[in-house]
Amino acid sequence: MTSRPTTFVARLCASALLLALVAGCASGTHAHGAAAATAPPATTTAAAATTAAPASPVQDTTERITVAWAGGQATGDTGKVAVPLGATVEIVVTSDKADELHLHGYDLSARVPAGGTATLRFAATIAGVFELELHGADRELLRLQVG
Ligand SMILES: [Cu+2]
Repeated sequence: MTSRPTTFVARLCASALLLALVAGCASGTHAHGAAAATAPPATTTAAAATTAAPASPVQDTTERITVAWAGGQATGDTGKVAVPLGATVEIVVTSDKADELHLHGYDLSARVPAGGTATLRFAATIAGVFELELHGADRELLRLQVG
């Protein structure tokens, strides 16, 4: 009888640590948007200051999300807005005050001028739920659900 030594091949499986660090903003209090009342379609004819980030479209579907911020209230596509994974998303925000948009997770931001419009255009390649905020007003406009 020969005792055969067993060799352990220690395999270092790099555990896929998904860095889903949806880091919150500096502000700890994220006030939720006003009661999501079905708002009338915002007719905005502001000069479009488009700050679109060029994103490679994965599909040719474009999900257009429109939010208007006026008088401290968000109207339009507020609350939780679902888009399919891989879609091209275009978030158009108008505001009566100059502010800064921030989409968490994707970490996209854009300045919206007073009485103007900002557009975030990107490929929704990260699944999850992400807050879109107005940093100046410290308000959540919507939560984007991808996938
Ligand atoms: Cu933010």
